[in-house]
Amino acid sequence: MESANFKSGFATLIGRPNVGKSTLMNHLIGQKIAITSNKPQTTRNRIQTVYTSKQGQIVFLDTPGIHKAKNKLGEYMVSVAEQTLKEVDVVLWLVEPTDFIGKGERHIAEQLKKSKTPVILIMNKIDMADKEKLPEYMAHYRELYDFEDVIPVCALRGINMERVINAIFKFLPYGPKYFDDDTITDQPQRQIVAEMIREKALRCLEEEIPHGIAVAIDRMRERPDGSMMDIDATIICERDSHKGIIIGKGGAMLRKIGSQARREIENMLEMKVNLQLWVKVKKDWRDSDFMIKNFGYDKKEI
Ligand SMILES: Nc1nc2c(ncn2[C@@H]2O[C@H](COP(=O)(O)OP(=O)(O)OP(=O)(O)O)[C@@H](O)[C@H]2O)c(=O)[nH]1
Ligand SMILES: [Mg+2]
Repeated sequence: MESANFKSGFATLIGRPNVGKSTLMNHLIGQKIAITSNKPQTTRNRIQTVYTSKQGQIVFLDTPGIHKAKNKLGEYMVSVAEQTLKEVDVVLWLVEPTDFIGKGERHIAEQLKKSKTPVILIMNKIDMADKEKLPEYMAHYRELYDFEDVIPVCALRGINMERVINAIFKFLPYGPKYFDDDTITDQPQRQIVAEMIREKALRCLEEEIPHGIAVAIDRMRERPDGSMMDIDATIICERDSHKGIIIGKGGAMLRKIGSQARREIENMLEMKVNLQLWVKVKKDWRDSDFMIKNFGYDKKEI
C-alpha cells in the first residue's frame, strides 16, 4: 500500500521542435524511451512514460514540437501537443536560453493562457548559454506568462533534475499508484523498435530526407530456441531519389543505419537481433490521411 502522502498525476512536456523535450524526459525517468536527434520534428506521437518514487508517481507525456504545420502529418503532430494541455496536472514548457522570444514562443504562450493548468518554465541547454545572462533571460520570459516556477536545466547532462521533479510534485494531487513499479512506458515494444530505426535514419541522413521517413515493422519473431529475434522492417520515404540516398552506395548507408539500430535494439531486448531493412517509396505520404493513419499517426488516438 502507498502511504497517505502518495501523490500521482500527469505532466506534459511541450515546446518548439528541438528544444530537448525528449532528452529531458528520458533523463527524468532514467531510461531512453523517446528518440532524440538534432533535427527538428523528431517526436511524432504522444509518448507516455512513468516515474515512480516514494513521493509518488509522475506520468510524463512527451509531445511533438509545436510548429507551423506544412502538411497533414504536421497538423496531426501539433494537435497532439496542444491537446494534452488541458488533460494534465502541470505543464512543463521547455525553451532555449536566449532573450529572443519569437513568434513560436508567443503562439505557445497564447495556447497556455487558454488553459488553467499550472505551467513551469524549463530553460534547457544552459550549457550553451552565458551563465551571467540567465537571470535576464528568465525574467524576460516571466513577462510573457505568469509561471509557477522557472528552472534552468541541462537535460543532456542531467543538471537540476531533482528540482524539476520536486516542482512537479507540488502540483500533483494525492492519489493512487496508476502503474506498477516496473512500468516505464505505454509504448508497445514494436513501436519502440520502429522508433529506434527511425532515430538512426534521422541521425545518419542529411536534412530534407529524414522528415519524410516512416518505419513499419513487417515481422518481429523470436526464434523457438530463444536464441535470437528476427525483425523485418521497411523504411518508407517520399521520393525515388531519397530511396537511393537511404540505400547509399552499394547499400552502405542502409547497412550503417541497420547496424546502429540493431545494437540499440539488442540492448533493449537483451537478446541477439537479426535485422533486415527494406526501403519503399510512398509519394507524398505525409499529406495522405490514409497513409499517416496507416503509419500509426491516428487522430482518434490522441
Ligand atoms: N547542448 C545541449 N543540447 C541538448 C540539451 N538537451 C537536448 N539537447 C540536444 O538537442 C537536440 C534535440 O533534442 P530532442 O530531445 O530530440 O528535442 P525535442 O524537443 O524532443 O525535439 P522534437 O521531438 O523534434 O520536438 C538533440 O541533439 C539533443 O542532444 C542540453 O541540455 N544541452
Ligand atoms: Mg522529441
